[in-house]
Amino acid sequence: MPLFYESNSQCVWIITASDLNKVHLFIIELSTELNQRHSVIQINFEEFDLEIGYDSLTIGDGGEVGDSKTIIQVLTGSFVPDLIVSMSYQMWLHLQSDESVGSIGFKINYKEIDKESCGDPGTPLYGYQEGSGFLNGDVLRFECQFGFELIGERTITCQNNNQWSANIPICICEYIVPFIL
Ligand SMILES: [Ca+2]
Repeated sequence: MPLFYESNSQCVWIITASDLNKVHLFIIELSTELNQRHSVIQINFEEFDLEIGYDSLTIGDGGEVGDSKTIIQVLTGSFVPDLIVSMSYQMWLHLQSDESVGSIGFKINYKEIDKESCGDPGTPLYGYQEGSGFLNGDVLRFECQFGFELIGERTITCQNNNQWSANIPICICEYIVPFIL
């Protein structure tokens, strides 16, 4: 994935899961081709910075690059989700930049996770994650260590589109009122 992208770029990537449910595939392949794959694609951003409003990264489900019905997110600027998960075994990414002003670009890592899952969104620094799992309908709850205040959503839900309902919160040091004896 590019760091320091060029102006007027049009770049496309398609990530495909390799993990097959071989037993089910053998039984069902006559009718449903490759839809029985076990895995979906989870991507995490290590770096992300695009010229806000002019350059964008569009992320979609499946392999039909640019198909508006499959778009999961359109990202620009420097704010990104904690992670993005496909619903099928493929995910497409399309970087578009205009004629001027490049930026750092983005760097992702990706992995295959079980289908009908949102993936592990991680734990806030100075905080805890509580919950039973990362499957559709599962709820995670976050707490901060003593002396830290939670900013953001205390609970998030894994939605049926494999996306968490919000980013994980952050924990910031509270302003400690000095004791006056
Ligand atoms: Ca630009």
